Amino acid sequence: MSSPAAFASSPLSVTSPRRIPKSRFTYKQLHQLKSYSTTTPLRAIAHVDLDAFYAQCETVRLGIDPTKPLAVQQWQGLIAINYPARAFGLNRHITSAEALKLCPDLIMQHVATWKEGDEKWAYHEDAFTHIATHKVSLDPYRMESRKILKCIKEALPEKEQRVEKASIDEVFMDLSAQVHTILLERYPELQGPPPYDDPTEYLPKPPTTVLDWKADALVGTGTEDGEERDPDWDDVCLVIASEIVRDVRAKVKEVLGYTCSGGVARNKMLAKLGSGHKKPNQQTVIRNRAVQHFLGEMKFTKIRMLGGKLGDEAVSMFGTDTVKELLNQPLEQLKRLGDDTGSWLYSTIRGEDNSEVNPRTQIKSMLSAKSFRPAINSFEQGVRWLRIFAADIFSRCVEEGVLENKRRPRTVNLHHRQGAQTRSRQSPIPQGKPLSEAMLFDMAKNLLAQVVVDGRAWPCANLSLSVGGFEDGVQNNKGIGGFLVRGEEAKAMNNGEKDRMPSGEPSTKRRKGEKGNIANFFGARDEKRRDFDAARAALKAHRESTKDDSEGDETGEVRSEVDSEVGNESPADTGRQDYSSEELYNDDTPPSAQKPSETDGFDPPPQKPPKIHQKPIETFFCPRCNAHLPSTEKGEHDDFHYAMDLSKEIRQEEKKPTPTNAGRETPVPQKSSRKRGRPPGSGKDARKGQAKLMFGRSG
Ligand code: TTP
Ligand code: CA
Ligand code: CA
Repeated sequence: MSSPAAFASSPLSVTSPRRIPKSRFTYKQLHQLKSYSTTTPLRAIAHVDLDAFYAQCETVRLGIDPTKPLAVQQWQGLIAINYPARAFGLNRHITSAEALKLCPDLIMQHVATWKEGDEKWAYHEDAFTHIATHKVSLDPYRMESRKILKCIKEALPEKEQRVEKASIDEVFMDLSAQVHTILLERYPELQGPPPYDDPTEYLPKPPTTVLDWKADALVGTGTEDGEERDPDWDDVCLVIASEIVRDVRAKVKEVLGYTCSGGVARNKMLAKLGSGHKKPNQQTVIRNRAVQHFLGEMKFTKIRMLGGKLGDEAVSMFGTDTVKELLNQPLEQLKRLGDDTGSWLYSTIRGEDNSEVNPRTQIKSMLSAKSFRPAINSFEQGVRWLRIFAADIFSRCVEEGVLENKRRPRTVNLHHRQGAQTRSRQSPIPQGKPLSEAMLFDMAKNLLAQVVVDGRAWPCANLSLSVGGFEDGVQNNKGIGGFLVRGEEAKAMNNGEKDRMPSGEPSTKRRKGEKGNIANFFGARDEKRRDFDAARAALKAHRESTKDDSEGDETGEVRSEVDSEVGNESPADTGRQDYSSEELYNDDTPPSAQKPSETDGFDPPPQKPPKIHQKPIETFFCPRCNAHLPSTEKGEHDDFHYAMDLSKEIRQEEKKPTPTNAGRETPVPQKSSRKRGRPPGSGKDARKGQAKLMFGRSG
């Protein structure tokens, strides 16, 4: 048991003539349950995780017998495998063809996809052959996830529930308050005030000596007599919590047909380990007395947050991956990982975790993405995908209550990956009018056009659109605050997104308002420039449409988009904290490229940027940039200088105040003197690697 000393020396009441043995818990600790205190040792936390989630969604949707082996397919890989299929040795790392060899009767259901040009996702029979023209939709699973969350909440008393959605198929529940209520009902002796009204007095011992754990898997204590002896209130609390979890799981099964596994313990870390301990359709209780034994047997890399880099670092630093051996390291040694990290690790491997169950289950951002194999090569192709992304995101926004203005995103982001470089463009969403799919699409198109006019957009390997900064109940008000990005937000947009090249070095920072966009000045004379023309037209159309919106409104103009480039980061990375857990695995890459099962339910790590293999290229020397650039780009490059000069002239014209632009927010001025306004990638220090990247289009 965890603290034999505490049990052996159960406090005795000094005043009691009969020296009644007392609990080792106080009245104060008992009553702290009511307020969800994170420090009371009587805390009761549960974690529930759906078994083979996507696979169950498909069996339920299709009415398939759940004892039949079934796997969910994504392109040629498997992303979820039900338990009957796992019995054949199937796992996430094998292909659909290999799976069929192992289990010829396997039912394989491909995930739903959006077909290029379609208005809505659907289940397409031949989807797996269309990786180039379809995009995965996780909507069906999100919808089920939402139903499950609702069902769980309905199974708990309205006034005593605290539920946190931890990922698409997991929730944490803080059952402390409900357990407190049940405890006082069942054991009226706890209702009275503490002796002498002193909350630090110890409680009487529980009258029960045998607790009924039903069919729950009880984690052993590792000692022969520790199992049943001397139950105290912490055990009673977990028995009650376990009853609640059993009821919740039964309700989910009854109402929706899904089985799930549960973990019950005194904190989130332990509860999560508990739900994964015995699967499927079981629940595991980790009593306080069993914590040390349970953790000691475990690899610490299985613990929440230690599944990735940090865990690896600890393994190599201390030469072990077991909790037992790490327990021998004194705090000072663990602090070699950093003071805070060391302290956190020190308590974590001792079973301590005071993090609270956070009922904020609302989404902060939404992402729709597609990896292209083969890569795409034109603005037009990109736009076709943006149409799908916009439809995808908009339909999810509708479900978030955006139409009723319950919630609303404030920014739209486009991430574009070409070679090793990811470029991001962000734009505020005008707040003064209802959000529409067309508006999202138009903004997305405009952001892509901005990337394209830089002349180094293709081939593109990955494109994604996200909306973020969701806020509650924004009024449909046309005031200035609605239209402009708030100070803080603008600051974040400027600071957060630095121009960076794959080397991690800052590139020449360039920021421009639309008016300064160079492609506005290209002529339509060259066939090679059709792409630019399309992008330019999009920019122009967007400019005109936003002009219409703000004109006639005295207060303002939509602030110009902030232009930024982020190297070496994936979309999931650039917005890391902001992505809700729903965005997990939604990057539409083949499952084999995704992170294998993680214990912490965090975002998959950014995919390593592919290495650039570049043939030697013929170059020319540009004296204005003092750089060698690919010969094939010479015409375009000369145009660039021409456009830059022209735009500078025009801007100088515009700076003179006129009755129409005086007093308005003006686009962020472009730095474009000859010295500073160099073409992309032609800066002196950047030229080696960048020229290749920027002008990577072959011929
Ligand atoms: P998990 O909860 O990790 O796994 P699971 O529910 O399939 O199986 P288990 O019974 O062991 O809990 O993931 C939930 C869903 O997330 C899973 O059904 C499919 C999806 N997913 C992926 O698409 N890719 C992945 O790499 C992982 C780990 C999950
Ligand atoms: Ca699961
Ligand atoms: Ca899970």
